[in-house]
Amino acid sequence: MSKPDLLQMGAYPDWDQIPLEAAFQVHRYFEAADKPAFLAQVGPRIRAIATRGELGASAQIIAACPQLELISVYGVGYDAVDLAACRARGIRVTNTPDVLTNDVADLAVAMMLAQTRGMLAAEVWARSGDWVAKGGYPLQSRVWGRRAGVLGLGRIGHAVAKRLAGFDMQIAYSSQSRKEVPADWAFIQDPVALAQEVDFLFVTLAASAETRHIVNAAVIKALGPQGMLINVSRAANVDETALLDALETGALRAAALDVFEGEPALNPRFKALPQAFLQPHHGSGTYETRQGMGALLRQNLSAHFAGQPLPSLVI
Ligand code: 8YV
Repeated sequence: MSKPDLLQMGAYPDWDQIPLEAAFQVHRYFEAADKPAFLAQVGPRIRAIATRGELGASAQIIAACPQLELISVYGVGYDAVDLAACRARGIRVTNTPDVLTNDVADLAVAMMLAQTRGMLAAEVWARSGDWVAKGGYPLQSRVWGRRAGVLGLGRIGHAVAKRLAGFDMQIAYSSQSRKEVPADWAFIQDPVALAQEVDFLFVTLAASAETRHIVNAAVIKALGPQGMLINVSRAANVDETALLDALETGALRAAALDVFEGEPALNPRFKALPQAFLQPHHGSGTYETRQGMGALLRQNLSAHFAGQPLPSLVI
């Protein structure tokens, strides 16, 4: 039997690439020099798209694949997939939830600690000889006991809050509705009200058109000159210009970001801001999690073509 044709939007590690190519006729969109010509040539045969969270699949790509049945996303976020175009044609979409939750939460908490305790500059201090020449490292602020807000108490938000509780922090959260959580986690639905009540605001909510710039100038102002924003979700959830303005003027103390508008290129304004702790979108970037994500991506593809229920169906 011939293998189904699959359009691949971005690179995967070999441990995924090899089994993917064993099961599918893989067409590597991301390697094509002339993408429109490539799409015009292979599009009519494509039955599945394998993509990554941040790459998704646009309406234009979907339209170029009239036989498309399934889009399998390597990532929990599917905001870059045009869901309306998929719904209109009955195309199924899958993602990779759960397997990455704890690693993303770990990175979020690690960024809070690293930035607040000045660990990057402290490492340089120890290594460079400044410790000998200048003495002890300047004092930093504490984390434990302070107030943390979690904007979006889904899987990742919950895992972040659980970790913060382990640091004896006071937890407040915003969500579409009240969740079954420990009695001392405060529910503050309005993002501005939440930001007003906390020292650290974690952005962990799934991005959509409705959540675009949910962290706007008003939320950042409410977080204030002692506040810190941590974003491990999608850049679009934060008004990046408002964030940069606030960091530059001291209206916000600090930020830690794993996601950026236009990534992997960064707004050059970030370069002059040591109070912004920057990470290259690698919340899910451990061997263990990426292997779990790849396995789930492939399980969704193979279940679809075997006519079996899909392990993690979005629509
Ligand atoms: C990326 C992510 O998919 O899960 C998501 O939504 O953004 C990430 O896990 C990952 O960087 C692989 O491209």
